[in-house]
Amino acid sequence: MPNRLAVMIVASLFILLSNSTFAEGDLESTDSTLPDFILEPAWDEDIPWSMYLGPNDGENRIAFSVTNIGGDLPEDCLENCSIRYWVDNGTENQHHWSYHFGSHINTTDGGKEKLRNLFEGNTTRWEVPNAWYGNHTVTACIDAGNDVEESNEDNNCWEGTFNFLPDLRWHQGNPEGTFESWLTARGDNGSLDPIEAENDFFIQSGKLRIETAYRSNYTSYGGNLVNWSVSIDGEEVEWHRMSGWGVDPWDNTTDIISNAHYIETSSVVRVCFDPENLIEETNEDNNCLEKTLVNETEDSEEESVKESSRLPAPSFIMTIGVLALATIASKSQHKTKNVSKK
Ligand SMILES: [Ca+2]
Ligand SMILES: [Ca+2]
Ligand SMILES: [Ca+2]
Repeated sequence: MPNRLAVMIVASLFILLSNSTFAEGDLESTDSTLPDFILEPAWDEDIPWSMYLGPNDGENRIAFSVTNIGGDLPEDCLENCSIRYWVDNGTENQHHWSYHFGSHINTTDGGKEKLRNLFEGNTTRWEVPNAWYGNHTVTACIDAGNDVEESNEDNNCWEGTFNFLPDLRWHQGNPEGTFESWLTARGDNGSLDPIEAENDFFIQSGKLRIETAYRSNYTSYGGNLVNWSVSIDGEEVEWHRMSGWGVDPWDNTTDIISNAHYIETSSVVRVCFDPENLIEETNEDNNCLEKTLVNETEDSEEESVKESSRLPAPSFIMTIGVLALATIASKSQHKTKNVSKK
């Protein structure tokens, strides 16, 4: 008996190592020709999570890795297989999604590439739709309709809970609060690196500007808008959250930049996210940042020159010019038409 066991172990190892098929009739080898989907969680709870900062397809989303570690998948799986997600099953807020390979995933270039990868035996990433906040239960299953006969049918699902909380925080990399530092943090292609650099405040042309990725009316967690408080030299100021300058951006009667808060010589500016603490976060102790912003007149002149060189002024003037020409042209054309009608 021990000899037979040893032979079986060696044979199994050989099958695993060579990934080749044995003669028919051998139970192990028959199984090894069958495909075997595996599904594993693919998020990292150590990465600060945000719905609004960083790339949407980053590591900080609820997603699963799906791989076929067995033999070739049958052709019809490309049409018939599916992946399913159940979130908060049995509760009022439950969600259930089913993605059919043929009718859902195979319809876009991205989906086709993903399926091609899966069929070639590569690990593929599958995201649960929606942006999540807080505690949820989730079940995810590959080949939920059991269209593929696999060597192991017990490793196709994942079931568990996750608790995704954001960490509202300000960029620490611009302690002087200069416009130039903010531009540097944006990088050459305008994408902010690190992602927190999207949340920064600084002095530009002698005025306080607050940039944050949380500025639209949809930026909320658990139904609570991401708010922030602003104080200048200890005095709380009103801040219109839709504008980087703190002034109503839809008010056409005023120039928002000329109405922005002017820093005369130097001021201590303190900005806090979620001042009423309505949003649960992984870290509640890093929501405020204080900087002494200095209005260096000479520098600010130089800065405004640099800034104006960055603004698309010439192209704007050109656009206006082109538009004006187009208007004149269309008017004269209109006239010509009218004339010809007569
Ligand atoms: Ca399986
Ligand atoms: Ca925080
Ligand atoms: Ca909070």
